Amino acid sequence: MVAGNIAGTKEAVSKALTKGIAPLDIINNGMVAGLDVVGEQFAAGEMFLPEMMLSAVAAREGMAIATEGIDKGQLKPKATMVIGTVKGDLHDIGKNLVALILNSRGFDVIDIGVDVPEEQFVNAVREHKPDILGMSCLMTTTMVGMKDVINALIKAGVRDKVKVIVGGAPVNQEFASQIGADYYSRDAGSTGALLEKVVTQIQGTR
Ligand code: B1M
Repeated sequence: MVAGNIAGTKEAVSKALTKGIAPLDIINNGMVAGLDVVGEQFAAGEMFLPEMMLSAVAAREGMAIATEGIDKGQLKPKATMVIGTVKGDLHDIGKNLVALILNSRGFDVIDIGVDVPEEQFVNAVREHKPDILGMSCLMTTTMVGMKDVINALIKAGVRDKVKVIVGGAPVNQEFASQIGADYYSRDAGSTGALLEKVVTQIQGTR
């Protein structure tokens, strides 16, 4: 899976199931652990975008096979996340990659698309009641849209209902803190690892 071998990943998952390894063990100790390696290699510049996308597709396909046999009770998503690219911004490759990686880690990801105005983010929070709201942007000219969304969440009285994570090439930790986001993540691999920890914290406070 780390090598982006889709057929090999599917075969390995099928073999593991045949050997009686529990689906959730395959997912959590095999695929999610593998995605951590992918994230580390990508962050270190040892793996490039097309390879990371292939690994993510391999993970998703492998997980589809692993989850076929899971009892529905165990299929409850780890957490729900709404994700979108802010208004005025049509870039979606990075957002899609983040969504794919989180989905393959067992998150229920609701993608509300690109060029999303603040009221649509607020409506999505009201409708889907996600644990996490993710915003992506690729341009210095559209970054301000992230602050507008946070202001709109405050105005609508729902800011404390979600954890807000922001990302995208022009965004950094300093900007995230300035606009009142809870988290910033630099790339898709580390977003997965970060949100696993966030979910554990959220569940610990419930
Ligand atoms: Co445009 N574009 N683009 N573009 N584009 C950039 C962003 C730009 C930096 C190019 C440049 O000038 N060097 C520049 C922005 C400059 C600025 O900041 N002001 C730019 C511009 C100017 C424009 C247009 C205005 C060009 C024009 O029309 N004159 C126009 C704007 C359209 C609009 O949005 N309104 C435009 C259009 C386009 C295309 C449509 C042609 C295409 C987008 C296709 C698509 O997305 N469907 C495009 C592309 C491809 C790029 C570049 C070349 C590549 C972006 C990309 O996909 N990177 C880009 C230059 C560059 O970045 N090298 C550029 C790969 C992607 C995987 O990375 O999105 O950073 P990224 O995502 C990463 C992380 O950032 C992070 O994880 C991802 C994976 O690791 N991440 C998150 C992202 N979101 C996250 C959310 C999280 C967490 C992590 O939590 C929620």
